[in-house]
Amino acid sequence: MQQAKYRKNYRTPDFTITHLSLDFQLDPKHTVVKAVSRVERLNPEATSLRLDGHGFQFASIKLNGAEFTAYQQDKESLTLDLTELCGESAVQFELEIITYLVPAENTSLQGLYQSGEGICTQCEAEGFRQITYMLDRPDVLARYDVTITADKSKYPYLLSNGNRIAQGDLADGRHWVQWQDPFPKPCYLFALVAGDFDLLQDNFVTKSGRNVLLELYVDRGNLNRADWAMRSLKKSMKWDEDRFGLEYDLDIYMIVAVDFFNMGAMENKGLNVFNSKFVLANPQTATDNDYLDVERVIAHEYFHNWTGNRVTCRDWFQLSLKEGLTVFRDQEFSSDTGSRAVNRINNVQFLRTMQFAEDASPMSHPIRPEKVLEMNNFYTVTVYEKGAEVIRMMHTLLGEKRFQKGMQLYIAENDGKAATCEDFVSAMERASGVDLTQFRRWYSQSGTPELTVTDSYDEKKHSYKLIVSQMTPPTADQMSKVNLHIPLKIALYNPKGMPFTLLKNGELVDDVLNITESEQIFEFHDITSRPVPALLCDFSAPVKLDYDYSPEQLITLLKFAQNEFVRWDAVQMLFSYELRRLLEQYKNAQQLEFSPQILTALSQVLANYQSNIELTTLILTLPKEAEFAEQFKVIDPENIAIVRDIMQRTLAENLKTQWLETYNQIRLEDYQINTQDIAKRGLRNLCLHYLAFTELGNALVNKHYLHANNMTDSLAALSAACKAQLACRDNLMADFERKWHQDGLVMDKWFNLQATRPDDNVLLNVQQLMDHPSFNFNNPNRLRALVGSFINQNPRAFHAVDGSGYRFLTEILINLNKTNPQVAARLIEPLIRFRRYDSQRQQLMKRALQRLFEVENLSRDLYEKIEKALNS
Ligand code: B3K
Ligand code: ZN
Repeated sequence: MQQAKYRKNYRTPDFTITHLSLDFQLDPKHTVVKAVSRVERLNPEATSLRLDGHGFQFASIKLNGAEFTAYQQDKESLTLDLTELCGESAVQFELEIITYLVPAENTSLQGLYQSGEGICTQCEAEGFRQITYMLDRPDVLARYDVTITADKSKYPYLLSNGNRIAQGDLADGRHWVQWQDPFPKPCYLFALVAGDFDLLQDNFVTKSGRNVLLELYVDRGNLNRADWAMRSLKKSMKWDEDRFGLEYDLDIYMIVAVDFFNMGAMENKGLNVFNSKFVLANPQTATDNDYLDVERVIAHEYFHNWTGNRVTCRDWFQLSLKEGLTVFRDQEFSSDTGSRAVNRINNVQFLRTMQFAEDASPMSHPIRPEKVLEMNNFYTVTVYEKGAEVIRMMHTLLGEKRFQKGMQLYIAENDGKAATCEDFVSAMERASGVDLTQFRRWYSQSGTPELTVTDSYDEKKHSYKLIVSQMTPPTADQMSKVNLHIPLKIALYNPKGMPFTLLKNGELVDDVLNITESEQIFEFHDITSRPVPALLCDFSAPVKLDYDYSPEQLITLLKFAQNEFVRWDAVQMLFSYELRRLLEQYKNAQQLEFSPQILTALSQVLANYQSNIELTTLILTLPKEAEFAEQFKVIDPENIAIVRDIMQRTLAENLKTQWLETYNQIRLEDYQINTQDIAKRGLRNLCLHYLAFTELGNALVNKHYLHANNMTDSLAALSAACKAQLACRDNLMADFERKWHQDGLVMDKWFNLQATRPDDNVLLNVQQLMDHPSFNFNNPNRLRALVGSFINQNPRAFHAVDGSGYRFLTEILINLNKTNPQVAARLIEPLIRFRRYDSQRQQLMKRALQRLFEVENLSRDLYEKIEKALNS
């Protein structure tokens, strides 16, 4: 039914477009687009030109000013027969294409669409072809000249990429603005925004002394939520100059926040369009985490200006070239400007949960995919987060100095071009002299490698050996695997918690071991007692580690390791160990007993919280159900939830006095957003969370909510009330709803809590809330907050053995298939992973997928995933 594309079939384009002049007569019900392009033939043999396009009404085409009829049209393209014209050796011509669009009816939120009262675009990956016929591929770079005309009262702001070069009023109440972008770009970076906004202006002086105008456009009335985003932008611009030596290149940088958006944000040249969720923040409406997310996404899109825009991708298989690298850059930004350990822990936690699960799913793919049906399906944790890990490993192997040398070379060689992942690795290799031949396999091999480590200690010789073997299990897309080049960072601790110097024959040994073969032995000398190894420190590679730690060894690492990541990671292993043990006891109907040894260790961490508040919070937070689930071949969502709940209650009860003491000790005055206060609120609210499960809970949570002067605290109270099913819950939830029902973004937090309630009737509740006045099926944020939270964060309810969760999701997907296939394809993920469940659930999930597969006009987005799931 559908035609996939393969990486190996890449061909340079026969034609290119060097200049594109776009004229938009905007109207939500009837927009007219005139696109005039200068086309150049690159391949002297080519006689026909195929342009991509769909989702509009095609009105006319002219070639060099004359009516043109030698074309063939199908559902997805227009092919021009240029035999006559192509007699000449160098072929250049002008095409004028007119199309009609209805932005108000474009619920796919790709191409040109209406968001609230405004109109905007989203073109990556292949949305430009929903505006006009175009060579819609990233290796066609053109200069853009854009004129927008629209009603002035409804759309006082008309924005596009680059510089505003002219504007004027028309007699009929409309006005027009003309924009010119001096930098050639692929059409996926084109943007247009029209609407009425509040505008926050600022400026930034670059290191070479150029003044850049910064403009942030938000919905009217939201100016009091715009400051943080602006500050984040300036901070990002400065950081990129300091750490990467990269300076902004245009005279103006605009960001527009819109409410209807399929993803987080979009890095269009000079005109970023953002999901309002990642722009708007003030203490009343945003939590500490929201603040950090805004900063991170603003930074990410800004960093794309060099890694993505100035150097773009040759084809979409190379997506990780810009995304992996830009995620790496935003992670480094957050680590340099906040806590490195906390950032690393959060990123690793996310990767292990989400990316490892993707590797184990029917959608598994390498960071540079080989085969794609619908490109939007490949904006994945693998391409982004694992992609960033691959860049990070190169950084580990090269070191900062040589890595930056490689970056300089990469940019110098590829500026203004459409590059490949190979171009990047090759630049790194040539700039550093480090051989990356084997390392390159990370780009073509999918799956999560497993490192198995054993050790032996020779007491007489004081010699210690690590025996390391690697293996990557087959994945749905790739049966056989090869050995990778894996950097394994280690430390060896003596039982008192002091690290040994790593020596061999008296010489220093690097703490990063190069794992390149199936099995390797590493020997260390002058190790005076049997050490406890810290392995895969800082998660030096995106792999699973198997070393048979005893709880005692892990507690040693927790107590003494100098590396914060290692301490946290030791606790993660302790928690999994405990979960497995308790699950067994539970299945055998035994009395469940939490290990007193672990409880004592955790209690000591809490007692010492002042030495490191953030780390204490991370250590004492139980892994989520989905994180626990990842450790099992066959997932038992019901029992995982039950046992996790017992663990939670045990921790709450056993450490009760300490939770309360800590809760009372931590004092915060007025709300300030800085690392220290965020850390304090984090720990204090974790104490509250545990206390909610004790008899003190109801009174304390109620009071916490009433006294809260910021969203972080209000939401912590609300969440505690819901998770512990406190008596005050319904009152507090109703109060919150009264206060915020008109604010979609804030209500998303409320929808999330509703959807993740541990109550038996939660599905019914979710179904009813779909009629809530604040809910809107066509708004992806609302949908993710209610439906997304239910299916992803409430596994116990979603996977109910009566199949009700699956049926619920199926109905939603049938509707979304028509309105917004891209979001549908995101939400179907938990369903296609049926192989991870017992046969009864598998049957039910497969039935749901089969039903979807038969839906009329199934989108490519859903087709690709269902087909893979059913046939893998
Ligand atoms: N490049 C965009 C993502 C586009 C997704 C298209 N389905 C945002 C980002 O990664 O920065
Ligand atoms: Zn990105």
